[in-house]
Amino acid sequence: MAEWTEKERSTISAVWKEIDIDEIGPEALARVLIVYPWTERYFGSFGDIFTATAVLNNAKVAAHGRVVLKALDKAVKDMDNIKGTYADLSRLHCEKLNVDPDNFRLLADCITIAVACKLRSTLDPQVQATWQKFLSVVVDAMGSQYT
Ligand code: HNI
Repeated sequence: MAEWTEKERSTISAVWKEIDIDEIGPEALARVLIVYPWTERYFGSFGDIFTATAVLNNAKVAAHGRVVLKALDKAVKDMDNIKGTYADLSRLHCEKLNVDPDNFRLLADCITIAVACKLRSTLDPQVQATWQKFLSVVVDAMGSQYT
């Protein structure tokens, strides 16, 4: 289980406070679909996501991006129990959705990029390191029920 210093906890809260879920969620998921086009295969019910323009204009992508980012809120609020928080979601992604867990890291990176574009100099290297440590713990938790 990850250990967090008080400084790391306050850094994560501060970054999270700056994040608009409705903006970063859609942007991050759209980036995943555009930069790593093989991820389209998981979203067969989302209609046209076959070009960058289609992805960026797809309401289902935007809505789902918000859902994913909202799920991150739980981790921010309970940083000592991230694995427990995501146990059911991990099982769902493994058993029902059959999502290759490598994709969790790709999404985490796209979230960081979307956050960096928004926060600019606030996300200095130290803050970025702490933020990525946090997302890494989320990624591990999302992969924890894969057998
Ligand atoms: Ni993910 C559904 C959270 C990564 C593909 N996903 C969800 C739901 C949440 C969620 C919450 C809704 C569950 C429900 O309805 O009960 N997903 C997360 C989180 C991460 C993540 C927290 C990583 C940090 N999901 C990914 C990745 C992919 C992915 C990387 C594929 C590339 N997720 C899906 C798919 C669904 C889904 C597909 C079902 C969508 C639908 O509406 O049919």
